[in-house]
Amino acid sequence: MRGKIRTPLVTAMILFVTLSLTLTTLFAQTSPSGTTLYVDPPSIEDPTILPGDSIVVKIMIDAVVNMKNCEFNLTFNPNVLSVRQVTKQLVQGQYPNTNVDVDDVVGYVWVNLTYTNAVTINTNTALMEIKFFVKGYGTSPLHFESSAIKDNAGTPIPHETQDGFVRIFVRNIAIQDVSVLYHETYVGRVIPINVTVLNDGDIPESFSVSLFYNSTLIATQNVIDLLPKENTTLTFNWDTNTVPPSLDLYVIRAEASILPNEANIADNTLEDGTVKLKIVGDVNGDGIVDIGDLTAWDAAYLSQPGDPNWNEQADLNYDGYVDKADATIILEHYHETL
Ligand SMILES: [Ca+2]
Ligand SMILES: [Ca+2]
Ligand SMILES: [Ca+2]
Repeated sequence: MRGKIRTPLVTAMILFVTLSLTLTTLFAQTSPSGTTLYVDPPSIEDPTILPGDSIVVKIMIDAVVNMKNCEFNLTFNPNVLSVRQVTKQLVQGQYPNTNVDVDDVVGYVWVNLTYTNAVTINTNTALMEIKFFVKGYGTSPLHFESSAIKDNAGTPIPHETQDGFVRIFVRNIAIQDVSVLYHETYVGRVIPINVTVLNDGDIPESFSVSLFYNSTLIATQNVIDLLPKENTTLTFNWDTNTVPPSLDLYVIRAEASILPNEANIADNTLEDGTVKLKIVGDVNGDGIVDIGDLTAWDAAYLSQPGDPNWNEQADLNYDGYVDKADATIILEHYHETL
């Protein structure tokens, strides 16, 4: 008997609990799980976007109940961006009454939207569109410095914010250094020339480097995927066999190819270093092989690098020693002139 009495009670309790859970679930489903005010797209990092271009972001809301008013202050880096246009968006057939304040010096755009009829939104919806002018290179947050959403009664609606981010990439390579191993030597010698190039930009770069004496191309080399802020040194071996000797100095110049949308092209060229290319045997470099060169050879006779009388121009066979073998070369070219 007692069991039969308790059964309806237990059943009622189970029903109550089940109903409560169902109501709770229903309530949770009909009320937004959270309101978020966010920037769309969340980040703009496109190497093809340059100073002078424009970018557009939308201020979005994902879900909100009974929103009468929405106000936010979005800050940005004024060195990178300025506001070009702020456009209100149609929400459920209504354009809000809109107040906008822009300060491109401090870097903010303040917006206040009031809807005639409070809106309930269940899907990602654009409230505003902001067009920025890209002023310079670098990064800029699109940061919700403050925000407030209110319902019909003026009660604040809790919400989160999600900032945006903009990066304007610098693309720039530079010739840092041109280093010529021999500044004065004889025609026919191979002259090593080191060229150091720097990737002074934000993304890996591939490019070519050409080396010239005066306006004549010596050679071109390729650099592949040089990482940002790294440099590399290319060695060119200038074979001077077919280069005319001259009393005038040859000017060595390196040129890096120009990248698409490169930030600075002035530093892609560097003239640095000269070479005096002499006829063989012209130790003193006056354009004629004669007694003056034998005299210069004699002064350096039996010397080695480091000796007080060492003269590398008297070492015509480049063996690090001035001896009769070098004089033989002078005599082979005796009386030759430029
Ligand atoms: Ca450059
Ligand atoms: Ca001479
Ligand atoms: Ca020698």
